[in-house]
Amino acid sequence: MSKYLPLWPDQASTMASQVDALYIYLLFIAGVMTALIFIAVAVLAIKYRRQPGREAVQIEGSLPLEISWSVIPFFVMLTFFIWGGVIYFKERTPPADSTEVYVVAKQWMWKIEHMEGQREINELHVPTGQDVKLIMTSQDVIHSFFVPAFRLKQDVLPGRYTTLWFKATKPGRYHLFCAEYCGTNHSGMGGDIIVMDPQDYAMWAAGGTSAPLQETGKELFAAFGCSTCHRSDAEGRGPSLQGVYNSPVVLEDGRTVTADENYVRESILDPTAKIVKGFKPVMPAFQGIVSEEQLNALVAYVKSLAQPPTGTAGLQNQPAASPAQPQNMQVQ
Ligand code: HEC
Ligand SMILES: [Cu+2]
Repeated sequence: MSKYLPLWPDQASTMASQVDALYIYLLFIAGVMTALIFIAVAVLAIKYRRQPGREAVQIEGSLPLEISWSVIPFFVMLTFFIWGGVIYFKERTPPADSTEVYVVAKQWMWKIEHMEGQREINELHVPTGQDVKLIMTSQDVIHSFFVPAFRLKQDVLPGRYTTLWFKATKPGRYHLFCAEYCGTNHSGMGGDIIVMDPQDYAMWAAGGTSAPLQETGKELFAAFGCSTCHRSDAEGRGPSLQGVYNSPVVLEDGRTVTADENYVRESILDPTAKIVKGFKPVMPAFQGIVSEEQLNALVAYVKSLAQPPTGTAGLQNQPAASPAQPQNMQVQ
């Protein structure tokens, strides 16, 4: 598409062609509607122009006409909503086998942490054909992660995680923008998504020297004294965190919540916000004590406890054939 239309951004994710198809459909319907109105205005103006001997007749209204020009456009417009809804839910639902990447935004840069331990600034390396889930937060103001070639945009908020997922289809270098005005150097807050063939990516990933994120998390878990209360034998003062991620937690006030990333995050920063049933609110708050990066490592570690104890937790997110993935329609 961008080959023929220089202003049309590259299509480099599985979502891109689907978003474009909807966009073209919107433009097409809007064009047809506009043309119909303008043609009707012109034709009627000519047909009923003033002529000698012609008298005006008052029309008192026509029910069939009014119903049809209300109901037909209604159903036409409804197709925007339905099609848009389908794409929205696809874009908001990361596949279960996604590789996870943590993103911390700050004025004015993007800090990226891979599960395998690589860290980058203003660059994100990903392989083609792999579902990638971004778990994003900001350490200051609201930013927004925008990759036009992927047709993706998601606000990045301080104090909580927002997520995004994509599957890159075409090796190359694609612009990353901050799309939420965030201060003096907002316009410079950009970067590159570097999409590589899986083999090239494996070589790049092997070049990392730092420990896997959940290993770092495990060390912090000991260093911050979490392990004194949270023991795997459930004899500690806090609940065992084994398998807690993604499972339902019953709270002291009777509610049941799912222990997702934001729950784990909040449990660490502000433990009294939600007290686990049967436990006392003795856990100290770590707000202002752990940095966003340390928090990500702790969350990654707690999440890794939910996986079978093979010792490779978190590293199992390797490319897997996923027949459940919808095939993309190509609009090129
Ligand atoms: C003084 C003991 C103590 C320390 C230290 C402690 N916790 Fe806790 N933690 C608790 C208790 C008690 C609860 C349950 C009550 C509540 O929800 O606040 C809890 C709850 C949690 C939960 C929610 C668990 C669930 O089953 O829903 C998480 C996650 C957690 N802690 C993580 C951590 C991390 C990470 C650290 C270290 C940075 C830490 N805790 C340090 C005592 C502690
Ligand atoms: Cu920004």
